[in-house]
Amino acid sequence: FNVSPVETTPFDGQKPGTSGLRKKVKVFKQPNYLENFVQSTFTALTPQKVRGATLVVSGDGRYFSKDAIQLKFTLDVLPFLLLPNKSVPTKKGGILNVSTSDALFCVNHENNFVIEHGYKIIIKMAAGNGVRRVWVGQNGLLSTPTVSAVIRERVGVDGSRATGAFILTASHNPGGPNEDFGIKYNMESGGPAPEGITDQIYENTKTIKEYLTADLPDVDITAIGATSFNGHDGQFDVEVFDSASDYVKLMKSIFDFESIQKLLTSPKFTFCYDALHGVAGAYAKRIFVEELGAQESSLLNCVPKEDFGGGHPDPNLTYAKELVSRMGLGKSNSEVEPPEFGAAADGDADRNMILGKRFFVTPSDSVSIIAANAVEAIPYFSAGLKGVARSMPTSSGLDVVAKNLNLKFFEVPTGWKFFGNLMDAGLCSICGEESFGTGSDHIREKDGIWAVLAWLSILAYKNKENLGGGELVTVEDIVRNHWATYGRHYYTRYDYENVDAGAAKELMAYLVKLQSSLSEVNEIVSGIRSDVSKVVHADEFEYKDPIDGSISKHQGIRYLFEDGSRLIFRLSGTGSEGATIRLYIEQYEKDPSKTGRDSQDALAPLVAVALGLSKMQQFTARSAPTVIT
Ligand code: VG1
Ligand code: CO
Repeated sequence: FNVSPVETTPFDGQKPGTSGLRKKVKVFKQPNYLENFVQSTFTALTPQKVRGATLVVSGDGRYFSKDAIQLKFTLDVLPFLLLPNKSVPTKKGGILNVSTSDALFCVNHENNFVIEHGYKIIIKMAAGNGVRRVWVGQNGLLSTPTVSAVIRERVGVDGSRATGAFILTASHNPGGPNEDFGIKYNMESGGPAPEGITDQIYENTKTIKEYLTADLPDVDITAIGATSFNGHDGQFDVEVFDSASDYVKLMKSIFDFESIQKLLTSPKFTFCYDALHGVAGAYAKRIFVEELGAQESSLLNCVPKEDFGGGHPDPNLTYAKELVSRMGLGKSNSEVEPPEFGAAADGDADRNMILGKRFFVTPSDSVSIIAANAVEAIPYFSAGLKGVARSMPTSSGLDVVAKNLNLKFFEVPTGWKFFGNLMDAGLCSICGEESFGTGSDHIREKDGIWAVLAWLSILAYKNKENLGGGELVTVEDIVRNHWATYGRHYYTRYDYENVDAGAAKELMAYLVKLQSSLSEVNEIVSGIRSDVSKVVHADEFEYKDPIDGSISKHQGIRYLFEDGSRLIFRLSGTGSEGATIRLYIEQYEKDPSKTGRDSQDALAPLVAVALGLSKMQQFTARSAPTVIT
């Protein structure tokens, strides 16, 4: 193949956010938009590191990963195209709307279609930049945790190991022609690129003049196998591999599958998993059904779709509607007894929501409970935990566990990339975020299915003696016992999505200004609610990485109260339009007789203070948040 430079001009706004670059598909579809970002990444990594590299390229399968909805016909006449279970009338040069699985079927059976794929652009540019080989999950599908696992664990057919990855995902953001696409780069450790690299990528996008690409033929990524090409500077290989087997193997090395299987196949225990049509579906069947014996009917929305079935693939009480009602939460008046355990994942399968029968486990509680039980219940941790960590807005529940168990503890800014150095240095085994992210040092991303297996392990452990006879220890029992031991951190997050960006900035600036006078703050607070304690400290969170000394500023506005309550305000870094304000509200209750209250009731005074103090309604013209978790 030949490599040639292609002229290009910079695009504005290619700054990676909390987790990569996320924009509307329309934006990504502009000629050279994706190419500019990819070349800027290669340049940031430096040619020395890119030459000879082995890169993983895959994603959650969302629209534009393979521009598969728009099949451009190359046949002159094609009156009917046969799709599985249906035939669709087509016309010359037309555009046909089909799902990914249908499209892949077409690719398999009709080689006459030209499909433009995000990953194909990257494969050609990788060859153009001297990369030695690219690994692609079959059909371009790999969950984000799997990409991390593949970088760390997989050995290629020729004995090679991966040095990094492009992950094509916008995670929990909706997908489809009018929704979001995203891309991020992960490093040799398996974790997201640190700020030093993402800042450099952004600088490069502002000055880019050309990118390098190779005139490779398209590679069929639907079939497992390796293809080699010869360039002027040597060979380039594309290896397509099974999307699930490396990940399944890793999970089996961490958990006691036998004991989880006993639980899942016990008539006493019922289970439900909702992949929200994200890539987790591809793993759920393999792990929960084939390996662990769950019934196929316990899987909801487990067929990956490139538009996530039109839904919002974010596992929370608002967006995981079907699961929430199946679990007997919300407005369900079904006669059917809900399952004992339910869980959901986001688009790229790194998030998780854990539910018990008619019971919601907050993500902050979830990481605390996993940390408190890991050593007994999960073989991987049997030698003890190296330490635990949480992101700043996550509740302080984990702090209490760390203190009681005498574990090292760290508080980092929002975003999984900040946990990586701690894990690499052997300082942290388990970490979590309030945003439905939980994980461990088995990889360098949060891991949705891992979290579910961790919970199933805890349930299996607590019910070892009970599956034959005796009463089942439920999810709710485990959480209530945890509160009784450690106290409860009442917690809620209010999201104001897609508000005017200017207004959001003004609100934040106002809150920072207010911090200069605590007496004024306390006057406002007591004017709103006299039953709320005093603000004793207010600042913007700043983090100095204990390993590399790098400093991250402006990581969220904090108001800390005398009784341990906290109010935190942040702007989201993962949205693609407008601004999203996140308000995090937390209150600690140590008294075991008071840990059973309804969370929104318990937090009502603090919520009133937060909304009043920030003048939320004045600034945003919103009387209520879009999502409450
Ligand atoms: C959000 C969450 C953050 C998480 C990030 C990526 O970021 O708050 O905790 O790490 O999403 O998750 P932000 O900047 O919008 O608050 V995912 O599953 O979208 O990669
Ligand atoms: Co995600």
